[in-house]
Amino acid sequence: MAAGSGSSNNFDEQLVLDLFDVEAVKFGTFTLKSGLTSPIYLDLRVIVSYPKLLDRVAKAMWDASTKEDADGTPPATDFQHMCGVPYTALPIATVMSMHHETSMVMRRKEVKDYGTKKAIEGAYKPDDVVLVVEDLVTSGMSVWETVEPLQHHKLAVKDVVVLIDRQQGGRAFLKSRGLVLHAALTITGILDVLVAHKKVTPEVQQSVLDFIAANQNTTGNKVAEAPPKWLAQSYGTRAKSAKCPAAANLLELMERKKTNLCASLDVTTSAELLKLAEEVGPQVCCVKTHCDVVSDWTEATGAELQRLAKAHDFVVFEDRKFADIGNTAALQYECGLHKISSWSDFVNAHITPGPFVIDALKGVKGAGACLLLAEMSSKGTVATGDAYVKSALDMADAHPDFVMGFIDQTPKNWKCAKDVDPGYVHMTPGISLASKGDKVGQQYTTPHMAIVDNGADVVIVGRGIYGASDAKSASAEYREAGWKAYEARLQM
Ligand code: 5BU
Repeated sequence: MAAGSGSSNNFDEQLVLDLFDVEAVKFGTFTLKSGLTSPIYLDLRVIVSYPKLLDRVAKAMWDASTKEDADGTPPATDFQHMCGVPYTALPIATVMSMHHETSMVMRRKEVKDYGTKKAIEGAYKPDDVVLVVEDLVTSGMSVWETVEPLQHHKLAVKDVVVLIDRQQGGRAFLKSRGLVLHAALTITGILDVLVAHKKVTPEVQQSVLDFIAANQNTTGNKVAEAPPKWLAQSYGTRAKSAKCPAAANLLELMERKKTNLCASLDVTTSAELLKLAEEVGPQVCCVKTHCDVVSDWTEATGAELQRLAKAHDFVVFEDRKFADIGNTAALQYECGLHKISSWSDFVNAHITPGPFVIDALKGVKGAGACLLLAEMSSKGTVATGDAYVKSALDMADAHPDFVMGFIDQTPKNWKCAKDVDPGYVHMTPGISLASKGDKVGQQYTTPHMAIVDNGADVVIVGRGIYGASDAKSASAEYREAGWKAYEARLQM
């Protein structure tokens, strides 16, 4: 019997037939969560009702992770613990643990803030190696959601074992993150067995193969193909090529202080703002303000913020998002109650008014520099698409001495990413280790996702820091997560 590519040496024909009999593998027309119509459906949750089958599954997965695969994948690195991805793989990992007297750790799915200890249960110590156990892998994203918190708790993850590899790009995606995938079964191998036993027709087999070929997660491959220039360069190197002095200054600061964290201190009194700036100052490269939400703002607030910036070595970014005609934007920058240009190191602007807003801001006395909004984090934003991003880039390239970079979300995936000057800084808001979003459209991603997967340089964190019970330690935690992600990016 021909085992499919990537299957283990011990491709288990009877196991495939048993999975088919209990309808863990089904053929027909199924609408997936993504909305796609699939000719195959895998529901491995049913295995818990068949103890003998559960036992065989656990054995097949243990073999897959501890023996060399048919395709030459070596056995998993020695591990001290296993961690089943909730929920389907938890009983499988438990049976593997019982058979081989190997410890488990558990990731709590409901604890979103994996900054707290309770997110990972079990007895473990830093640098212990964990084998991640999952029922199946499609794109690799769900496995990654378990790997990230384990790594955050200083556990090492090198290998992942699954019962079924759907062969839709998960292997390459995990490889691009330094993980080796071991699979007991593959879809092609399963189809071979079922066709040989006349359980499915060759036509059904072909429709599944076509579906798989047409639905690949190519993220892992893309990373290998053509990474944009700025991803492989250190902040220090990029500082040297930056055309805007404020960009050079920030990149140098990040390299020197070893932090890529910007704290967004969106509080409503000067006292709170300054207290927080003092607390988080040692951890950040930048403090971001919304001066118009501070009810008692005075010139002294701005001056004190600048004093703290000098004392703790950070820069001050007023997130004013200018969006008017040039003349008005310039007045808003220089005048009024806030006199933003007198105390901020840089500001930002929407590109909707067109390029003259940049000329106007640049002409203001004491003007620092400006970021352009290329993408927003809010759900339903209409500032989207390649053409929008391209307009932001063109406007920046026309003012390279004053535009220091972009507020963006996924610069690594921009069509034009390869051509973006590495001297620009990419600052990304919508960052949280604890939450996926709020009730009014904010969408969050993690520091690792933002920096490694999406190409951000600076992660902007608001409520994750000023909303925490201890802003000081929250800022230290975000700083560590951001810097680790940057170091991981340089290694890729
Ligand atoms: P949060 O508490 O981490 O959600 O705060 C994010 C901050 O970043 C907040 O000050 C926003 O105004 C700001 N922000 C954002 O969240 N998303 C965007 O696209 C832009 C700014 Br532009």
